[in-house]
Amino acid sequence: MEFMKELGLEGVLSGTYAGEWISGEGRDQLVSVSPATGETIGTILQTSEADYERVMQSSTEAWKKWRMTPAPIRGLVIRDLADELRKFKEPLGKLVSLEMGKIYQEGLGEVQEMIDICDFAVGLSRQLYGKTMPSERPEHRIQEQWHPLGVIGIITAFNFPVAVYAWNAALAAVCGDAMIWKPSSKTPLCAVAVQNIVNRVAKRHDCEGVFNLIIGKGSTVGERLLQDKRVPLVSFTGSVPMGRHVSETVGRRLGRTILELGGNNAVVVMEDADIDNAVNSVFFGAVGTSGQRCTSTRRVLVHKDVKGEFVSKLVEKYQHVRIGDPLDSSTVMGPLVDEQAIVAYERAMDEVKKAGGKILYAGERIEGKGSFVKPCIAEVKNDFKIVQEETFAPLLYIIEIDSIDDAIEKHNDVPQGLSSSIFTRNFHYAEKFVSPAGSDCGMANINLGTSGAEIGGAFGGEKETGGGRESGSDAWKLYMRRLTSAINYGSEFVLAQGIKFGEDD
Ligand code: UN1
Repeated sequence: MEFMKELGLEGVLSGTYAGEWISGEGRDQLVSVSPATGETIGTILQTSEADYERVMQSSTEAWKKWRMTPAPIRGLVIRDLADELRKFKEPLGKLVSLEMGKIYQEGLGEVQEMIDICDFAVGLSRQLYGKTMPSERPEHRIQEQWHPLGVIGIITAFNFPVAVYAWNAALAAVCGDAMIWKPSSKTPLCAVAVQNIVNRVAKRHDCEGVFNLIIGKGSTVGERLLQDKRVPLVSFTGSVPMGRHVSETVGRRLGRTILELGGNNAVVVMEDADIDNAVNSVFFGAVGTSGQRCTSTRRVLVHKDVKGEFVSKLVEKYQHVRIGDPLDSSTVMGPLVDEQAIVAYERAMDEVKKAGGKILYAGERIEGKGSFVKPCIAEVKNDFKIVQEETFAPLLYIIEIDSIDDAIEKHNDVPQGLSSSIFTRNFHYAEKFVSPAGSDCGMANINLGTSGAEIGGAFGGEKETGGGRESGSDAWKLYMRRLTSAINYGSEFVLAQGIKFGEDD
């Protein structure tokens, strides 16, 4: 495939970058498989324990120089990276589609999300503002500066194999951090391709050691990263159980984490909603990316007066969903990522039936090459055990509600709290949903779906979603340390709080 060559993906690839690619005998191989065909598309040499140490040391060296590089100059590197990504948008979008299985349009969207966050970070590089405060003491002042943190860890999931890295990397770079990226072992080629693009830019700016890569098992190199006291911050995207482990391990050494864990995102459809808009948004939210976004729509809380119309329009759409090769432009839904994902999907559908759920559109495995399934819609009760869990598959739950209060109560009655939305034209419903007594998620939208956020807002959620924020707004502060300085520009010894100490009055 020509685009693989363009991305520098030929032969057995190194999965370790420490200012240079590290390779050689004696490393375990990792095979990358296309979920659409089951065929091998590449082989990667995994990072060894000794490699990890080398990565850590070279990153630390690079960081010492990087932290003293003026932030606007660091921004120029990210400006170039945005341009480079624009050049590689199509091949990289194709690779995302090939290796992860999302459709090409969504692969392109992911690269665009990388470009957008880079553009955002360039502006940010001149806006890392600290505050000044009036001092209570004469001829004193107080100021705040934001300083780089150090070498940070970025652990990303398979479902957004390139964009989530960029959210972290672009901000971390302008904030003056060096970084070690550990991508999902399900999407190593995407990581190597991105690293190749980053390297072209970093070479031109003589900062190769800032952006580093390790590929290997969570239980080996991943664990090293979590336990490493030299890593002040670990940004982790993945499941709730893994996130709990990350939080405990990093927390035990009093390191910082940014956690972006599972969601159980719901759309509320009120009796006055624009039903067609709601149906289109739920269709994208539930079937897009084959239901494998953290922000995927998992539940629809629909008012009893419009349930019939909503469900029949949605089922109609499901009947025409085009499932197949994610690189074919007519496809709407690609495969699930692997066999394990299908098994989890089948298990969840069984649980729904056992609990007394009503299947409105039957999902099932599609026999043949690749990990394809048909999506599923089921009418359930919000308190079914399976409904309380996140199943990373195109399984959509319909739950009836009879008022805005009923909707909000059921909406919040799950352990997770990432994204949410309401469809209504009623000002009171909409405002109630985004009020302190409304959605308890990190994101609550009005008249648009739960997935597909722009980079400008802070991305993340509450409760078991982990509380982290990434991407836009002031999420950058998490990648820096705050230095508060009180400065005496006079010559008097004056204590705060009016304290007199060893002085005669
Ligand atoms: C994720 O699923 O981990 O809002 C990220 C969205 C995308 C990012 C999702 N911009 O759906």
